[in-house]
Amino acid sequence: MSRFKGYLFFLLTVFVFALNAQDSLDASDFFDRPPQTYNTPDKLLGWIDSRNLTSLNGEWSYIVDPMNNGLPESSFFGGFPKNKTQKTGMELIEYNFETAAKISIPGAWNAADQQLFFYRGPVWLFKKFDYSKQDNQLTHIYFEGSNFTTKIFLNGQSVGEFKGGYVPFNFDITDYVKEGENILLVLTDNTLNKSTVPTNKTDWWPWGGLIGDVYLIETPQTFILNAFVQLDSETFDKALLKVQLSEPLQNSTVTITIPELKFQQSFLTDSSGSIAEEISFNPILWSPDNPKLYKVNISNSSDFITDQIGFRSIHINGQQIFLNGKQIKFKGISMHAEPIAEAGPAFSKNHFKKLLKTAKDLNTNFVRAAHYPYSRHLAKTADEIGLMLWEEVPVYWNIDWTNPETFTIAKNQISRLVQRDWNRSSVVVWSVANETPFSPNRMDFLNNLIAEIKLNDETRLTTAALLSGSEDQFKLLVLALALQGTKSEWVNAKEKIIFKSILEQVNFAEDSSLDFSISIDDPLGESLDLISYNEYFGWYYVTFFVDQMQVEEGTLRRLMFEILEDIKITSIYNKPIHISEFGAGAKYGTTGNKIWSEEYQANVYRHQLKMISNNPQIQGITPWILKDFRAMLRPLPGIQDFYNRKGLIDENGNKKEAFMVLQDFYDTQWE
Ligand code: GCB
Repeated sequence: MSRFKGYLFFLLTVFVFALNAQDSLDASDFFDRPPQTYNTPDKLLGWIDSRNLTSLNGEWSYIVDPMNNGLPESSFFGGFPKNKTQKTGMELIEYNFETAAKISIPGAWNAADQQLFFYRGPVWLFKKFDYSKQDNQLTHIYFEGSNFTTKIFLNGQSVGEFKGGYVPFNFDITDYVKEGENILLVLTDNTLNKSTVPTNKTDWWPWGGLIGDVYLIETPQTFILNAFVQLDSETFDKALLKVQLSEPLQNSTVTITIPELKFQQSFLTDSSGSIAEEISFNPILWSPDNPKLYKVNISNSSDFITDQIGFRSIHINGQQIFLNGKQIKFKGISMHAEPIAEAGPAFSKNHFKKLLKTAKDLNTNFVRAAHYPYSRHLAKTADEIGLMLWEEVPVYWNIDWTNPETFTIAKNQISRLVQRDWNRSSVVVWSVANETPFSPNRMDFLNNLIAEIKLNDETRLTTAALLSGSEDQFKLLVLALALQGTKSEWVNAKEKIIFKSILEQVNFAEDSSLDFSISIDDPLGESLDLISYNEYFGWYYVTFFVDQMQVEEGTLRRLMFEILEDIKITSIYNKPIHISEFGAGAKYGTTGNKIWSEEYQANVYRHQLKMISNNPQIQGITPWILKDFRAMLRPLPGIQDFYNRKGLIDENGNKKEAFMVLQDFYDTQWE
C-alpha cells in the first residue's frame, strides 16, 4: 500500500469509527461546525466628525452567499474570513474577493446589481486597506449604517456582530488591526422576519449592505465618549450639559467653550466619569428662518471634541406647538431616504441637501424622516439649511411585541439614534412607531421605548403615527357617503336606491344630517406630546367597501370629495394633532380625471388641505410624500413598476401638479 493510500485508509477508518461511536450522529451533525460567538458593539462614539478619521468608503468587492457558506460556523473550508489566496496555483479555492465584482460604499448591493434587486439574504463585502498604527491611541471601526444583520471580520478574526439596521455602531479594533495591509470582511444580511425591526413586510425597499460611511477612528486611551448640550425645552438661556468619558475616571476636569459667546466653564467628573450640569448663556436662537449654529468645544487633559450646534426650545402647551416661545405650525412633508435621480438609499450630505432643498422649495419648515433612522448627514444638513425634523425608528405595522429580542433591537435603535443626533437643533420630534394596531403588549413595548428616549433626552417632543380606520369609523363613513349619495343630483337613480336602502337598514332618516368625525383615542396618546395620525381620505378607504355597496368606485370617490372638507378630526387628548400622512398616487405626466393622474392627486390635496384648515386642533401636517420611492408591494406595470407613486416629485425630480398645490397652501393659506 502506498503511503498516500495508507493515509486515506486511516482517515476513512477514523471517520467510520466516529460514525459508529455515536449512534445518534446524523447527516446534519456531520455538516455542523463549532458555533462562533460574536461580540456586541461598544457604546456609541459621539462627535465623530471632529475625530481623526480614516475613511474606508469607496471601492469594495462583494460576493453573494445565499446559502451562508462563507460563515466559519457553516462552512467546510473555514469560511470566507480565511481569505485564502493562490500561492502555487494548485490550491482549490472556490471564491476570490480580489477578482469579485466591485461596489461603491456607502451603497446597497441590491441597488448596484440588477441580479440582486429583489434578493434578501447574505452578501459579503471585502476591503483591503493599509494602516499605520499610532502610539497610545485606540483604533475603532465605525459603521454609519448596515442592513440588517452584520458580522465583521478583520484579518481573519471575528470582531463582532450588530443586529438591527440603519443606526451607527462601533468596535474597538486596536487588537485586530495591523501595521501595513489589513483585510476587512463584512457579512451583511438583509433578511427580515416576523421578529426583526422592521418586520419582513414594509412599504419600502429593504436596501442591503453598508448603507452609510465606514471609518477608522482614533481616540486617546481614555476619551470623551459623547456629550449633550441643549437648551431646556421652555427657557432660552439655560442648557443641560452632559458629558460621558469612556472610563469611570473621577475628578477629570472637563471644559466647555463656546468662543463666539465668550462662554467657558469647567466641571469635574463624578465616579462614573460623567457630568450632568446646568449651564447658562445667551445664544441667538436657531430657527428655520435663522439657522444659527455655534462652534462648541469640549475637552479634558487628554481629549478634544468640537461640533457646530444650534440652540432653540420646543414645547407644547395645550393644543399648540411653540418654537422659541412662539406659536408655530409644522408645515411639513414626509420623506424616505432615497436620493433624487439615483438608485438606492440616500447617504451623503449631497443627497440630503438636494432632498431638503426640494422640501424647502415647498415652503415647508418641517420634514418627517420616515420610517427609520437615516445617516447623520440628514440632521446636519437640516441644521444648516433650517428645517425642523421628525426622526423615527422602524417599529412599523406588525411588530413582534412579546419577543424580548425584538424589543432589544428597537430600544437599541432609538437610543443610538437619540445619542447620535441629540445636539441637532433641527430634530424636534422623536417618533417611536408607525401604524401599530392596539394591544396591551404594544402599549408596554412603546411606553418602554418612550421611557428610553426620556432617559437620554427630555428636551424634544415624542410621538407615534397612529393608525386610523376602526371598524366603527368605517361604518359611520359608509353612512355619511350614503347620505351624501341621496342628496347629490348627479348620482344616478339606481345608485340612489342603493344609498337609500343602506340608510333604511339602520333607520337613518334621509333628511337628517351627519358630520363625519373622528376622535383619536388611541391610549398611547396619553404618553405622547404630539397626537400624530395617518389618514387616506380620497385615496384608500372607499376601496374597502365598494364591493359591498354595489356602486361604482368613481361614484364613491366623487362623494368622498364632497364630504371630505367637512370631516372633523379631534382627539380626546388636549394636545396638538399632527396629520402624519395623507396622499394619493400619481404617475408623473398622466392626465385626465382618473386614478393615477396628476389631476386626481392634486384634487385629493385640495380637499384634504381645506379639511385641515377647518380643524383647529391640527397643528402640523406631513403629507405622504416628497418623492416616489421603491416599494416591493407596488408591482402595477406601466404605473408603479415597484415604485410607490405618492410622491410630489417623481424619482427623477419632476414636479407633479400637487407639488404646486401644497407649495401655495403653505405660502398663503395656513398660518
Ligand atoms: C401608510 C404607511 C406608509 C405607506 C403609505 C402608503 O400608511 O405608513 O409606509 O407607504 O401608507 O403609501 O400606503
